[in-house]
Amino acid sequence: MKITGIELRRIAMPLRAPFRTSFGVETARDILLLRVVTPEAEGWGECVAMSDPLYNSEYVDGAVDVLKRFFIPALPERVDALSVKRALKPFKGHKMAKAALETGVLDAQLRTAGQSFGSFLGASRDRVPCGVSVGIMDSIPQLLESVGEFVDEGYVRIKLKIEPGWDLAPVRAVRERFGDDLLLQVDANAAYTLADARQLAKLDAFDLLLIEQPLADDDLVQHAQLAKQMRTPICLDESIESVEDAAAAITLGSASIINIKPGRVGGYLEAKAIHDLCVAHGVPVWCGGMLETGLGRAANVALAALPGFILPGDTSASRRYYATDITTPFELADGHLDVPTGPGLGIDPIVDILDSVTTSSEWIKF
Ligand code: OSB
Ligand code: MG
Repeated sequence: MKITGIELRRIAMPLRAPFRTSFGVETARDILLLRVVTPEAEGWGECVAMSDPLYNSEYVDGAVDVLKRFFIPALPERVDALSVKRALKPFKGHKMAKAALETGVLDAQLRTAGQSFGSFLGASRDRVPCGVSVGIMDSIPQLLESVGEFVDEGYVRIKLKIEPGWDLAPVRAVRERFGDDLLLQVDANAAYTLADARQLAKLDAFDLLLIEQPLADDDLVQHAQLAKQMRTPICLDESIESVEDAAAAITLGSASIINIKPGRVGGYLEAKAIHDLCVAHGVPVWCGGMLETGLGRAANVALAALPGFILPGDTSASRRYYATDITTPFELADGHLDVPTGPGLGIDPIVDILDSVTTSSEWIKF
């Protein structure tokens, strides 16, 4: 495949409600989209880096810079997703920028071949069960109201964001209100240290599916120690940036479940490799999210349909995030989202909406 040019488009997407985590509050997403143009097709890659380097070291302006300065110039004359992955391998880090470029190329490649993301990745289902990630709130009543709305909408699993000072009380309140049958898990986004092990072990009383990333992203050894001090399964998010990280975490006993976010690990090919490794080791995985638009969501839903994704993902409906998505909105039906079946992502941006949220655009001619 020969690339004619790549458009770098920045869009501003206001969130319907502020999303608060242990690392900050998000009120709008500043998103970089890549449109990879070939004579046969156009492919879209959504970069999931956030505005500030608080979730991980990446940030949108940094992604734009590394793409323009290093990644796009390094592409071979003829490309496919695998050759993009190989060409970018010598560059350290910047997995979210790499993922956006690889995904844009993969989308163009699959649209040309008439194959869907799901079929290419090895999806075994045509719809996926969905969970929802609920931010830190100002009060317990406010949290219970929010969780109640999501339960009423049909979400099959609730994830509560936690931090020191907002952990036991919200979990207890949600368990008491919604009962023992509710699938419930928590995500600390690295807000604790091993010194908090006794406090974290108190969560064992609430039968959580898992606790996600309690300790720092580079604390694989401490996570393994924490795993011995609590019964709740430990799931890693930020710590896992590659199949090698996943292998280390499994070997060390740092995680018994892994959250796979394609952006964080450098793309869908690496995400699939982590899935395959986890299946081989009997480690359950689920698909995380980064508040994506319909474009990023389409690919995530396809990935979440692979057989090893045995836990519901953070693949929520469009309306959980945005009043107006840039694609036909993903809508929850019976707690599930349908896996798109059309070529590539199987979904396109709606031009007028996309234009109305665009803040800048740059065309890189090949
Ligand atoms: O840690 O999973 C996370 C959102 C932004 C950054 C990090 C995380 C999240 C979420 C929301 O939890 C997932 C989603 O609904 O897209
Ligand atoms: Mg997380």
